[in-house]
Amino acid sequence: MLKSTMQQALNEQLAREMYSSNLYLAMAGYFQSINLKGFAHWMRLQAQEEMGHAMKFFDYLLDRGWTVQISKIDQPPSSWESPLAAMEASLKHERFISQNINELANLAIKEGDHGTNIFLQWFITEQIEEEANVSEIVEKLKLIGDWKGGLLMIDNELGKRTLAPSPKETQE
Ligand code: OFO
Repeated sequence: MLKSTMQQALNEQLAREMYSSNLYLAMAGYFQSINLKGFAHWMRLQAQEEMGHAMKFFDYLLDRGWTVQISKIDQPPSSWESPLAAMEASLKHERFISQNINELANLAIKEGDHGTNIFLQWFITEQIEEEANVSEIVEKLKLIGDWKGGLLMIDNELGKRTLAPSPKETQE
C-alpha cells in the first residue's frame, strides 16, 4: 500500500502523463494515415514530451524515497472525425491535465509539502504553454474551415516543429 496521499496522487499523475503520451502517439498515427505528415510529426514530438513529463514524476518520486507504481494505462482512441476534432480533443485533454496539476499543487500546499509544491511549479508554467500552443492550432483550423490549401499550409508549419528545451533546462 502507498504510504502517503501525496505519493499516491503523484503516481496517479505519472499514469496520466503516460496516457497523454499514448494519446498523442495515437493522434500521430491518425494524422499520418490521412497524409498530414506535419501534424503527425508535431504529435510525435508531443508524445515524446509527454513521456518526458512522466519521467519527471518518476524521478521525483524516487528522489523522495517514495514508491513508483506503474498502473494500467487506458487505451486512447485511434481515430477522430477530422483534424479539428483531434486538436480539440487535445485541447480538452490539456485543460484536464492543467486542472490535475492545480489540484496537486493545492494538495501540496494543504500538506505543507514545500518540496512538491516547488516541483509542481514547472508543470504549472508548462501547462500554460501547452494550452496556448494547442489552442492556437485549433483557432487556425477553425479559421480555414473547409479550405484544403489552408490545411496544407498549417501542416507544413507544424512539420517544422523541433523539441523545445524544457523550462528546467533553460534555468540550468
Ligand atoms: Fe501535455 O502536458 Fe503533460 O500531460
